Amino acid sequence: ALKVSEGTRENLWSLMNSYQGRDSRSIQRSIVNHVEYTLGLTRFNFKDFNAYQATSYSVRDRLIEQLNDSNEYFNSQNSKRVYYLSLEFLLGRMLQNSLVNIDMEKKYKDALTDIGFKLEEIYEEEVDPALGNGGLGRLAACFLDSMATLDIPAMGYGIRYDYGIFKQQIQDGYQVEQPDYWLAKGNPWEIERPDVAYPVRFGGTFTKSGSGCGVGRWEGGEVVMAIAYDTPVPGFNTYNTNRLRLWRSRPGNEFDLQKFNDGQYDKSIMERQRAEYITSVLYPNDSTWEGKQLRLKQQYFFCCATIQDIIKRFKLNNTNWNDFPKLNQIQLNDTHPAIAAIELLRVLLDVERLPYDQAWMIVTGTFGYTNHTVLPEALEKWSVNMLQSLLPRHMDLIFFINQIFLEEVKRRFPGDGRRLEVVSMIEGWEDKRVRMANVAIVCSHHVNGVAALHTQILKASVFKDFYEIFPDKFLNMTNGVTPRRWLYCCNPGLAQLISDTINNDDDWVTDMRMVEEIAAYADEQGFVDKFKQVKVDCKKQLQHYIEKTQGIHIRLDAMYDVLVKRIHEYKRQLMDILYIIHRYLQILGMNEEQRRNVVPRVVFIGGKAAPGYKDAKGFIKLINSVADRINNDKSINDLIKVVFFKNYCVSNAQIIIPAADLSQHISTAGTEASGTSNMKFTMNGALIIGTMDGANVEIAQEIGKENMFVFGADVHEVDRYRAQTDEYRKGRLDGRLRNAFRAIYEGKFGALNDDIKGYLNRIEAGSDHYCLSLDFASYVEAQERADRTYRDQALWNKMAIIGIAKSGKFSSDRTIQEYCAQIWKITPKRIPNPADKPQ
Ligand code: GPV
Repeated sequence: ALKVSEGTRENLWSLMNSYQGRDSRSIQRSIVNHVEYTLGLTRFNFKDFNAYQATSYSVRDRLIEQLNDSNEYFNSQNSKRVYYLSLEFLLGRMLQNSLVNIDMEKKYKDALTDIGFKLEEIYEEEVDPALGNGGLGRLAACFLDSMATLDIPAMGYGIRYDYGIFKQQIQDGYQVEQPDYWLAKGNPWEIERPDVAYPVRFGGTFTKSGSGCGVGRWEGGEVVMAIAYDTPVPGFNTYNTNRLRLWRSRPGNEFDLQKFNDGQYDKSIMERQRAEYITSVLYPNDSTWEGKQLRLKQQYFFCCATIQDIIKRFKLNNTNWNDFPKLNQIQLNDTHPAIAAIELLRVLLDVERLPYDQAWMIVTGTFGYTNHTVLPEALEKWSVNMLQSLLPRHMDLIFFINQIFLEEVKRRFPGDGRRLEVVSMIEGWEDKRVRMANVAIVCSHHVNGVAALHTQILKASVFKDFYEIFPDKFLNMTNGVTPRRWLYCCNPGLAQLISDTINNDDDWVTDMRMVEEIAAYADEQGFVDKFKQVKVDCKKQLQHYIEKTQGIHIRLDAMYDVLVKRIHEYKRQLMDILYIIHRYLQILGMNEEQRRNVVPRVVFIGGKAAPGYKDAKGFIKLINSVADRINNDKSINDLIKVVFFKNYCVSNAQIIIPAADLSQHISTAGTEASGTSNMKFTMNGALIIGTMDGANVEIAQEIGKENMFVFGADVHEVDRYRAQTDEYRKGRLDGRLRNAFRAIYEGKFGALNDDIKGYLNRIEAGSDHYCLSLDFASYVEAQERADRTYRDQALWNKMAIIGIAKSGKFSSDRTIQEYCAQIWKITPKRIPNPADKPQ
């Protein structure tokens, strides 16, 4: 690294003309400069989109100052760092969040108004960067925000996909996927770093010398380059700014000279270009594993570059490898990046030439693994053949560490062959596979679940045999969400009300437990009226959005009933739509008098289905068919309106969540690891109708079961029901459910989709893995409770206010503090703000 002398430093400093000014004139000058010099447009004529670009570049300038200062400071202190490795970062739009975090939203708003632009309209110009599927990717984004806010020297590492999660369109009621080429109009938030590039090898051969794991030489194959793209992550109310580093693949520098000499110039160029495909597309599966080779390449590609980058940073200040785990903590967001642990081991052995015992100690002192599901279809099991051909040394090392591990298990549990079978990293005899969860558990010092119930299930069943081997490894880290995006930004009216009510300050934004104070106002008319007004304003915004994007008019004076999340059997969107059918049939049978008592509802169901998930796509079609019929039935006079909420994503989540009255979290008990939107809805004053699953359990503990509509079988009842025969279940099919099926079969909701018909037939025949029939009666009963409560608006609002007040636990700040204290053993490092010093 180039070290400049003090004198040169002074000179360089004066050249940079100080930091960006915070006054209106400086803001305007910087925006207009970017219009002219960065965009190449004239400052006398530019559109809203250009204003968005220039404003973002102007904000980015400030973030870069903070990022560089933070990084310099941490380097100068040889600070311990946390690295969050994830194949997904579902960031959502950046402009508002960045302005809010650096406390300049008002200043930019005024500065822009002055030159003829509305900040709110400029926000709408930004694409929604969607490099994630659902909860797992969004959690990573919330964690970045909290780590920056809490002054933790941390970095996120992932992949810069050219195509994010597909855009969902609906044609004839069916989901149609559109490619999300989010970079089409450029991305002002990223900083391309061609100077930060690492080679990544695939395939080839390896030879080993020495005994034991030996020292490997890995040669040949294909080498591609990883190029860094950095996005600054500012904290709220702190100067600290962290880095999200995403890798893009580019052709390597090794040429196939033979081909060139053979005159196959164009062909060999095209072959080189193939390297770029590695980071082309995000796989659109949520909680389901698909054994595609390209996906494995993505995983190794980003882990290999990341490990090189981390080691390079470590070597800036250190020579003693035993300090590595003390200074570097790497968290694995599920097993998707688990190959990073084997890669670190390989580098320590084959490149750094450390003895095996020392290398292994370093690996297990460095990694932590977070599990996000108990669903067997999500567990990654890469075929040994594929691993062997793509990453021969890694496969060899996995066999080696597995053998050592199994020998130890044999010693500690003599004669327990079953256990060996289960905890082995390798599954099967002919078609051998690597169980990545087992690799991750053995390579990590801690393994955590994401909600209390989920961690319980890990210990008691999914990873029981590991838990008995390593009881101290397992712990719980209940998820959280960032109150910056999910309250302060998306619901400014509610944020203002909270600030006005507690102490005229917004320090609750970094200390969510403070919000508890508003519980004292839940009965105070003045406060309740203001809360009602906030909710109505949010509902108006949603009404406007639905009118604009879907051309549907919805009434304001209805209960807004919302179920938005990825479409999955276990999340039971099917049970919701069957309930809607039941409700519709009920209304059809009512007289005028009875109908006057019905609470009008607008039902929103939204979410994407994985393109290859037939049943989930069938559910979407069914929802749209039911919507079609009900919305066009004049006889029920808008008592129910069904809206399929199209293309559910982070930016429209920020509109629908604040507007919800009732929110549904109705997974079969024991299937949803945590859920995180349940936390967002609660913070925004929606009441939950939900099962005792995932984090719902802890939400109930915090806000009180009486402030939710809890229903359904618990984990044990689910187990018992599943252990029964199909005959048993068939004999107990819920009558109302049967009627709903009949209505569908009779064609009340249009022509029958064969897939759906088969699905419903199987439930009728007693094959009901997700327990729709078991839970239907209590679901209906909970819905009725919700109606009754809604008729008593005073009670409803009181419950909603208590929910907000007691949602403090679910700030991701609390979650990150727990990771810091219990897994990473790291403390905050507050960097000095240069603005605090006289220049
Ligand atoms: I594994 N999750 C996800 O979004 N995608 C995945 O591939 C896997 C898990 C989710 C869980 O389903 C949620 O219950 C959980 O709240 C979320 O991860 C964050 O932990």
